[in-house]
Amino acid sequence: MAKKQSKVRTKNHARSSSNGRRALSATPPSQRTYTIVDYRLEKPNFTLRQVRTGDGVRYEVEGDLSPSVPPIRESKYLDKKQCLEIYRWMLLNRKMETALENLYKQGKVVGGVYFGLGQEACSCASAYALKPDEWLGPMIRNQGSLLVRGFSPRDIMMQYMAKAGSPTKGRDASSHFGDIQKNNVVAPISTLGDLIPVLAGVALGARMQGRNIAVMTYIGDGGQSTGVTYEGLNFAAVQNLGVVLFIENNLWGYSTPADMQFRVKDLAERAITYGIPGVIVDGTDACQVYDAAHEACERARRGEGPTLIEAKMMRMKGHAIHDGAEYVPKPLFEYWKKRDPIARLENHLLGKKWLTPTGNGELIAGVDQQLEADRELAVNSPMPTPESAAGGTYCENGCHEIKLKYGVPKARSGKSSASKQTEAAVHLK
Ligand SMILES: Cc1ncc(C[n+]2csc(CCOP(=O)(O)OP(=O)(O)O)c2C)c(N)n1
Ligand SMILES: [Mg+2]
Repeated sequence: MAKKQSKVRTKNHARSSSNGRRALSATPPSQRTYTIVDYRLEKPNFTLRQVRTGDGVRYEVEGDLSPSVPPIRESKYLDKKQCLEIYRWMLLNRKMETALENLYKQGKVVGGVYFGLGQEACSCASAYALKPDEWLGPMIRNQGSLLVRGFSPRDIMMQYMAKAGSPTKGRDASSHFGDIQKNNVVAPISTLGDLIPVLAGVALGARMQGRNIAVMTYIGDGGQSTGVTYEGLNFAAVQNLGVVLFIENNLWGYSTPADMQFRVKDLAERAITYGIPGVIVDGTDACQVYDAAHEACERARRGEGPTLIEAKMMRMKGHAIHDGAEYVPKPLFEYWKKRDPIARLENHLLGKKWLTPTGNGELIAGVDQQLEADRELAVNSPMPTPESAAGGTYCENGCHEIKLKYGVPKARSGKSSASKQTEAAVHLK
């Protein structure tokens, strides 16, 4: 029997050629390997299991929730001043959301409120990597990104209270606002994933004006399953458009755990199928988030195309203010509470002596003061008048004139590499 097997092997893999040498006729199948850069200093090792109980379901955590919290990874790029700025943005982000929660409970907020609790590092440190003349497309939890891009807490609080002075002048009481004049923020709509092709379009528009820019947007672990996510990112990939896509894997999409949303181990693996770089970061570590975002933005500015960054973290509240998140196993909250992004960065800065306890106290007091002043102003500002409802709906004098951001379209000059790529884009049917 053994003899027979060895004979078969010889026949399959080697045969005498006419010149007497033994040549391989059937090589074993080759394997391709791909690289996903993983910045994390710890890799959480647990999953969520659905347990059926009568008509209902509940979730249980399986795995190890005991590891101690790792340090923050030293940034390759951030200096002391920049780290402190990001820390301040994160504090402002958190405290503004707390103020919004209170305003909601006082009946002053007209719509719902969505929180980015636990995700402040991802929002603030990512947007911090963009240059002022680049573009951002925020999702509902990215209030921190909006602050970094130039919206004030007052703007955001007025928006949720539907005040006349809010970015949408009281026409919307949620996250559907942006600013294409100054802050370069594309207003999101609720349909998940739709920002991705829109931001790709912004990058294409800039290229048609001779510039390769970075454009950043976000999608959740749930939203990334949509078809438009694939379409948008694939278009950006084939056109080398500088989309920096953060997949905010916060473990939940409404009440569906990420483990029931996709089969891949890490969502960054999706990058392989687009032919673009995929990166994993700990979304509660501001330095990791910034470094990955910075490298992706630099790549975008060189005209090398999109990057997909998966930020792993946890949605520390329910989907929105009405959702008490009873379906989330308590030990999961405890695990991630120990990894609070603000506390982690604070400890890091104190440990490095980039922040003294006194300096920290002053910084926190400054944030409180700014917020209180903005809250006061927002609460006391007027609601829109009924007559104003029709304004801004139809074209008024000159309102339809959209000025070019970067210059005259260079699609046909054929001089720069950016414009050559534009021609390819323009001729796409
Ligand atoms: C295309 C589409 N499908 C469904 C919804 C309804 N919806 C709004 S938020 C949400 C959950 C999103 O979860 P995830 O993408 O993980 O983001 P997270 O809320 O966790 O930040 C769903 C299903 C939607 N807005 N758009
Ligand atoms: Mg989610």
